[in-house]
Amino acid sequence: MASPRAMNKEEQRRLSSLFHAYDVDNSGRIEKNEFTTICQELHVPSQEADSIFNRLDVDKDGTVTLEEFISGFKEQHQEEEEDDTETDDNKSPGGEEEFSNNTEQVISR
Ligand SMILES: [Ca+2]
Repeated sequence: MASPRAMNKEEQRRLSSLFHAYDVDNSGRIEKNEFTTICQELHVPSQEADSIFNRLDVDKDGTVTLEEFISGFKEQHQEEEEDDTETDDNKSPGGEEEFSNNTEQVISR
């Protein structure tokens, strides 16, 4: 299991509150239907929502725990940093960064 490496406390707090916003029933896990519902509110295509959820749900039990959520976003950030040093050719259009920005906007309303 990937143990969380040194991570900005601020960042961790932000992801944690994001997680709890997803976790509507406070079960400590994000169920697939909770995730899908929020993605619909954010106008994220269900296909994209599916792929994001599957990526976060590392052990494929159909729910995303806080640990999975945080490590998922951490990996995403690392990939982005690596991408910056490469050509722009293999950049995926829009997608997850925009998605998480949207999510925060909705939540902070
Ligand atoms: Ca899981």
